[in-house]
Amino acid sequence: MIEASQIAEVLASAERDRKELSPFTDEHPDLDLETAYDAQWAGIERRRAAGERLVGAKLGLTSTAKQRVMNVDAPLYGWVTDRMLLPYGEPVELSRFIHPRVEPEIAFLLGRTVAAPATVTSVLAATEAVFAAVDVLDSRYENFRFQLPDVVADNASAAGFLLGPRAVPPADLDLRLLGCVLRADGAVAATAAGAAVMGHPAASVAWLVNRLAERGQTLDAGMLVFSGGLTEPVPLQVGVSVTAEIDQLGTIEVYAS
Ligand code: OOG
Ligand code: MG
Repeated sequence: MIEASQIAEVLASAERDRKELSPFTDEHPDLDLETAYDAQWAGIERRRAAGERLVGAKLGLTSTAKQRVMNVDAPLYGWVTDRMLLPYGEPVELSRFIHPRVEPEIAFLLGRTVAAPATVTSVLAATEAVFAAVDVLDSRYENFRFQLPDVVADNASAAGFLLGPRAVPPADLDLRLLGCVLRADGAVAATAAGAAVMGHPAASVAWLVNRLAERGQTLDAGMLVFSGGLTEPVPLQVGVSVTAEIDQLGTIEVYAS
């Protein structure tokens, strides 16, 4: 059985050298989720030792659209650091990534700690504002081919995040009904509504709080949580402008340089 710290080290160098890996489960089909989350956390500790600050968390594979294209049938989570937050309105530097993809999400800014067991209601009560968001994801595995433990160890393919222009208190919205249009070079690539994420985007945050409680971890005031993609992703390439438009939360344009 491969050790969590060893997995974290291999993934960190793949990210640094922008070199794709074969999934660990090819060689180690017995890699379990517990070890994978240990490897993920070891990766976060490496980042913190290098000066990165934890600013939140991301969910992945929370919509059937995403589960279908990635061929994995369960959600997962990862952590977000300050280095991953990309400035709104500026081009995304492709040289930082291996093969980035872009997908629309909803981000929650927590005003206070959410206690477990969490529900949609308790998450909404603890949320200060929601934002349109874009996940610029970048698997460290070739062709985004992985099994659940691989992608867990790889911090849910976390790489970059963009937040939209409007912060809206959740009480002013029905998050299930927010329409979302993803365009690549003007052409509609995918559409969805908020309910694509677990029936209600806040259900993803509740799921995360409850999973974290099993590992003795919490989501604290001031943290951002990304819901997971509402639609399948599109590749980010130089010369192609991708826009993610979410009803009432605004539009995020992503272009690469
Ligand atoms: C895994 C990460 C999934 C999402 O929103 O579903 C994710 C991947 O697709 O590489 O970020
Ligand atoms: Mg995502």
